[in-house]
Amino acid sequence: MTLFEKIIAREIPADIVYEDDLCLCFRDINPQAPTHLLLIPKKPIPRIAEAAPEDQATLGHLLLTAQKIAKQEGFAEAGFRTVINNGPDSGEEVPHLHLHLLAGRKLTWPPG
Ligand code: D5M
Repeated sequence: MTLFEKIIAREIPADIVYEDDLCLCFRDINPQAPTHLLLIPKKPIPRIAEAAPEDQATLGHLLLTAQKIAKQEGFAEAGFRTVINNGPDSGEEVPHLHLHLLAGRKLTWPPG
C-alpha cells in the first residue's frame, strides 16, 4: 500500500480539504507555495503513463474537482498551477497519481 492509499484509509493523518466518492484532496506536507494541495484519485493509478481508457471519467473528474477546490479555497481568480509529475526525470516520489495545486504567490516559468 502506498503512502497516499494509507491517507485515503485514514491510517496516516492528513489535512484534508475536500473528499468525494472518487477523489481526496489534502495539504502537501512540504509546501512549495503558500497553498500547496495534492488531489488524488481514490483508485490507485500509479501515474499518468499507467492510466487506462477506463480511467477517463476519473481523470476528467480530477480536473473539474481542481476547479471546484480552487473556488472553495479562494485562489481561482488570482490563479494557480496544476502539476503532475510522471516518472524519474519529473521528480515523482509517490507512485499514486496526484495533481499538485499550487497557489498564493506569483509562480515562475519554466519550472525547475
Ligand atoms: O510529490 C509527492 C508529494 O507528496 C511531495 O510534494 C511531498 C508530499 N508528501 C509526502 N508525504 C506526505 C504526507 N504524509 N502528507 C502530505 N504530503 C506528503 P511528487 O510529485 O511525487 O514528487
